[in-house]
Amino acid sequence: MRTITTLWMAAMLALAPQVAAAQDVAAADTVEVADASADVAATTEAADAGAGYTPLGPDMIKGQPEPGAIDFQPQYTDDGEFAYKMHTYLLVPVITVISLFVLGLLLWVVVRYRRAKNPVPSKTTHNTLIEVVWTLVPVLVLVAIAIPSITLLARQYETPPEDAVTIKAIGYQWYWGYAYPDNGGFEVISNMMPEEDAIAAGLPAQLAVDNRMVVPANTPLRIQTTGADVIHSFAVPSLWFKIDAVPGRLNERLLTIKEPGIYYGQCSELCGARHGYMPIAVEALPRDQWEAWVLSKGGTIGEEAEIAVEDAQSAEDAAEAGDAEGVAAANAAAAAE
Ligand SMILES: [Cu+2]
Repeated sequence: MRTITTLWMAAMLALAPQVAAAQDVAAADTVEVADASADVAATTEAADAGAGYTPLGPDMIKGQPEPGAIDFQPQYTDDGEFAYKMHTYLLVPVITVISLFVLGLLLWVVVRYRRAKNPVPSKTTHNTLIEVVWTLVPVLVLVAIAIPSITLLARQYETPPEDAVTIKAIGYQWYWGYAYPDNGGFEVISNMMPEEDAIAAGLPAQLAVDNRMVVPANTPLRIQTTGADVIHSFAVPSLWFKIDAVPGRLNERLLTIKEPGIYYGQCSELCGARHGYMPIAVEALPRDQWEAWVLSKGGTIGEEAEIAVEDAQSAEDAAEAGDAEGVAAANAAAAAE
């Protein structure tokens, strides 16, 4: 298993520029090039297994920073869209109105009540109506913000459904590993692509990686994060997703990507010398193409995984039944005394 993965990665490294540059390269070509670049028999096997999967090309990049942009990146999850609307239609208008109102008040006071114009200051101290207003209005504004804000917070903590696909993002100094425990437990190691290679392939330099985190689109994903050495943080802005990867701890969050595409992110916790060089590239594919990719990695789909779960469950049931018997026997013994 490990050997196949290694050979596959070697073949991918050798092929990366060609595959990335011409995404609809025929499967036959791929096999041919693989034969030429490595004379190990297993390489052909690996290339054959990968025939169902072609990495998405630069035209499918949906989440990445744009030069000179000041807004959020376009959002490709429900939570992201919710948050973006809250930002655009609630927070920005409220901030703007309050800032302009306070600025206006200040200017009015500065001009109208300056010493030259107003030599004898008024000694008025209380005004019930104004005091009630300036207490109530901010409270109402805060409540109006708190309702969608707490809603968003709660949505971000939603538990993934039982049939969610589990993917474990592991932060290493300084690269990412993506493990697929529901699909045979293989792990993909993802390093930043050298700048020349990325540019040659039409991909963003310092964001493109050799092996992407490939996931099914329109499917609930149970993303788990952990750190192998120090604290990292798995963050992809266009998916409204950021969660720390802490050594000795498993963090978990639900992610559902609405459409196929490539979404870029970066490690967002200062983790050492090459912290800035461990980008994240998420590639969301239609479910069948994702399954082809899993098989190309030597992983498993559906049934086998389900059987494993069933086995574990029946073992649990048996254990519980055993316990029940034990308790019954103890009770009987107690009654006899
Ligand atoms: Cu890091």
